[in-house]
Amino acid sequence: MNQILFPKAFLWGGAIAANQCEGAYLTDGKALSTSDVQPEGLMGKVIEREAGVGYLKDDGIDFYHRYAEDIALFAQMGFTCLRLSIAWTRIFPKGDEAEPNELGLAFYDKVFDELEKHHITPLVTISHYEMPLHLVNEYGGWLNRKTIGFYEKYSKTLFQRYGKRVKHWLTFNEINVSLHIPFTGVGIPNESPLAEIYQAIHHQLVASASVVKLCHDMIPGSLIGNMIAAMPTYPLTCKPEDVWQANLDNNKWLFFADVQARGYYPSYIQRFFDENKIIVDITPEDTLCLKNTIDFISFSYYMSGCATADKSKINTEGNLLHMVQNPHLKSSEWGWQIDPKGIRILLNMLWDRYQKPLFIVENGLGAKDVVEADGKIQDDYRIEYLKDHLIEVAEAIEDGVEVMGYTSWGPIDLISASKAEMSKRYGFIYVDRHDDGTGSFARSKKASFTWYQGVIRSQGKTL
Ligand code: BGP
Repeated sequence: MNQILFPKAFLWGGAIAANQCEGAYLTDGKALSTSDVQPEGLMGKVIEREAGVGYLKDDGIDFYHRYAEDIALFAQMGFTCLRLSIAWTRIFPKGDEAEPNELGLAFYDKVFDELEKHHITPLVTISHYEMPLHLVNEYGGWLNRKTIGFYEKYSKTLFQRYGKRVKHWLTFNEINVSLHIPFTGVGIPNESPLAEIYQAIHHQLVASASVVKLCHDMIPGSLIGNMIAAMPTYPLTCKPEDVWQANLDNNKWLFFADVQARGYYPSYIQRFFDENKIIVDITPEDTLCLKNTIDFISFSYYMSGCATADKSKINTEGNLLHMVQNPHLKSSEWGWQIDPKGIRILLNMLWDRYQKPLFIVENGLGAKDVVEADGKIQDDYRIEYLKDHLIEVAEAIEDGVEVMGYTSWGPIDLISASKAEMSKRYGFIYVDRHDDGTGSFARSKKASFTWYQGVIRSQGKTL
């Protein structure tokens, strides 16, 4: 590639999620969400909250009160897009009320005002790893078909209120993660049988498709996408058995995009269901509804995976899923294997498979930053990670892949999803808050702030 070229309309920015940054977890009518009862992180256990016992996420990074300051900093970096989520429990605190909570709706009005002021396009995730806890306790979460209706009503309320100025939407964050952490995804116990997990996932896929239609009907010029945690998986060796295992592992996450982008269940999943004695209740109306396909595919990309057919080699260390270490890659402090080339492979893979525009809505490096005596934070490792990935994105664009934009994860430090800690930081903006709950919440710029500003200003020419 001679010169790095990103399209003119390419959207540049960052991505945040309500439950990891807003705090104010019971303010202005908000009730408990599933994320509020997982203070130890996604993999952690669900807890009964005790009166007077607080958790890091309860205050987050206080975005609820500091959004204007934070958005001004994003604008200073030159963001043209901010991916954010709406907390379902601010709009319908219990999930099944007849009327929405006006105070919750008004909060996001103010956030969108601020974005508008700075000419930043919002990309809104309707549900990012949370749902009203009441829907779980009363109805059994997504295992219950009724939840589809509650989600439709919630989405309709958002489209009515914000449709004039929010044109870009995502239905569910990392919808495929429900397979691995069901409570976070579909609000059912993590130990649930596979048949129940797939039934709950089916309801969520139907809800997603139904809301795609709703969005198109209600908001002229809208674009609505899915969101998957993408993990291109390579075979550990060229042994055909390993190659096939990698194919099977890829199908685990591609299944979701297959349904959402093509509008029907792929044939390979039926064999998987048969072999695992899984019967999913799919009505003729569901089949019809699924035909409402998304406009674009969005995904998070942090690492690639590596698969082997040799079960004795599999360990869970170093990867989120049951795969093996790739001997050619280094890992982050949290064992996430760093693979810039993987994003080019992934972009080409998704483009070939779906021929739909792609949006990179999460990518980044979680690291422990050090504040030096003079207050500086020299996060060169983060710059290197992002730069290496963006070079490969540019290569993919040169390969002919249509990429709509790039929103790096956590442009401002926020609470980690998997660990519920503060010390795993992703930001260009440092937040003075620590794992033990101390800190002033003050914001300061890291070295990567100026670097990213330069990237956006030059439209990716200066990396
Ligand atoms: C994705 C989630 C985000 C985010 C990110 C980083 O899976 O969509 O919510 O947190 O991962 O993960 P972590 O915070 O665990 O480092």
